[in-house]
Amino acid sequence: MKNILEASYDEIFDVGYWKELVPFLTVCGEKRGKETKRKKKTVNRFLKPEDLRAHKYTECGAIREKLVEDGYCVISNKAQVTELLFDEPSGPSFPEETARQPGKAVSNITSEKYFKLIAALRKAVLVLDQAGWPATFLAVYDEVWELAELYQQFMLKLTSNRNVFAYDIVGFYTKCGTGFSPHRDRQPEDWQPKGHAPEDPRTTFDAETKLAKYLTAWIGLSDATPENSCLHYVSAKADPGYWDGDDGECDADATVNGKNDPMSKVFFNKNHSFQDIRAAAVRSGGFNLHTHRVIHWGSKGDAHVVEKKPRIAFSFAFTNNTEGPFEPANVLAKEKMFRTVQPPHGVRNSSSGEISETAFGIRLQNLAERVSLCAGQVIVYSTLGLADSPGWVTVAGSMVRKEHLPKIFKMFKKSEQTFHSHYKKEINDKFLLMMQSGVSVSTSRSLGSRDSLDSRDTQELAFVDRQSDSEAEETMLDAMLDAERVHCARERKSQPPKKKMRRK
Ligand SMILES: O=C(O)CCC(=O)C(=O)O
Repeated sequence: MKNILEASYDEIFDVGYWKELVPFLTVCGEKRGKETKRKKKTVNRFLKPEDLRAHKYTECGAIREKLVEDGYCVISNKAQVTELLFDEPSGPSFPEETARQPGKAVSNITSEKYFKLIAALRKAVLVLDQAGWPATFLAVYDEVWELAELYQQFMLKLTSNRNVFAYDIVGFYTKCGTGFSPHRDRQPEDWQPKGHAPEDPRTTFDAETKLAKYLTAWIGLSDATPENSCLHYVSAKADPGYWDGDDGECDADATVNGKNDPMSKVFFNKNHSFQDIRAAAVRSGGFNLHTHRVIHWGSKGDAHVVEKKPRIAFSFAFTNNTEGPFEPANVLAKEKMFRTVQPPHGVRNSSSGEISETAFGIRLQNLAERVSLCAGQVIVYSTLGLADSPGWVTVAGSMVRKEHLPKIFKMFKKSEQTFHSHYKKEINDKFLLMMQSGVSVSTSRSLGSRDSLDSRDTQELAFVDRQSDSEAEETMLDAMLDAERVHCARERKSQPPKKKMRRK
């Protein structure tokens, strides 16, 4: 089987290649060897208006409370997962208020199927990695979209139909044993170009539900423990920058190289809030929810454990654009993909009174769109390589290096018409940046202070430049010129001047 470096574009955009690679999963309704006889399954499943219950925000009470207070929530074991995601009794594991909601779950996945799905996806990441494919490419397969739909149902319930799938997906395979370094998922420089002008983080929470406008569901495809690396969170209660932002005045000892350092603000003050760090271990199939403001990271596991039981995870982000754009979904709504319905009586969803279109039929229809999305995501996270090499390896997998980004960029370009302009711009900008790297940068996932926390040589691991052959160089040049053209065209359309960040 050809790996990511050997496969041609024709092969990469051929369903047969992916079916052959992971025969136990399905690609766009097809399993290996069955494509000719079998009628294609309808892969796009719309919710019917009658399926959608009026989700009041008293539902999932304890989880909401935890997310509002701390900025994260850990659903660590099978009983909790079963109780929250499925309408199946599993014994009391949550306080009364979060207990099962009446009514049938909209998704047709049972908890038994869910845990089988998780196991299959874990296995598939290992197969993909052997062929050099980053774990994010799991989203080529239908099973990931089934999972996304299930989590979408849950998010609708949790957020009273406000946070919908944003097509911001990431696969993590912590082969080297270390996840992402400490960061917040979103800073003003991330949300301002996407349509939300205020810098104040408080405005990035829903006025009524108080829930974040960007929520991530991070799902353990394997057990994630302190031994093999798991997420760690700093409670919002101990983190002044969570609500106030990371600029503004602070003590001299909370700065690094003259810049505010959010981690120092948390730990080097009179509270020394080290005990507010929570190790968010989950069993496979368990999940964490977190907001875009919570400081979190993937810890460093024990090398001996990691070798035998590496940590594998997959995340989906859900955004709330009901009070005005905050972060529109990466994928454009298309009539054939989405539809808009009136919300059930009593549910306030948006100023227009309609539920966001992306709440329905969230599966990407065809392989080219799926490959493009996965490739786009790898480019988005490639800037990690400038400040967080182990984090980048977790996303990139075992073969992808900087010199392969042009090939991945070209995969993204194949279906770029599927994507929102803010997403295309982000990818073009990041790709250009990476091609010109050497330049130091703070990425959207950075706290802007990561270098001070992690002084590892950023050239190690994934970013060792290799001698490119002439074909690779040519592809790189083509792709760069292409990106530059898009970039210039966009600049010419003249965007409103970007507000300068205050830094004292
Ligand atoms: O898995 C990891 O190491 C990092 C995950 C993360 O930062 C996220 O999902 O926001």
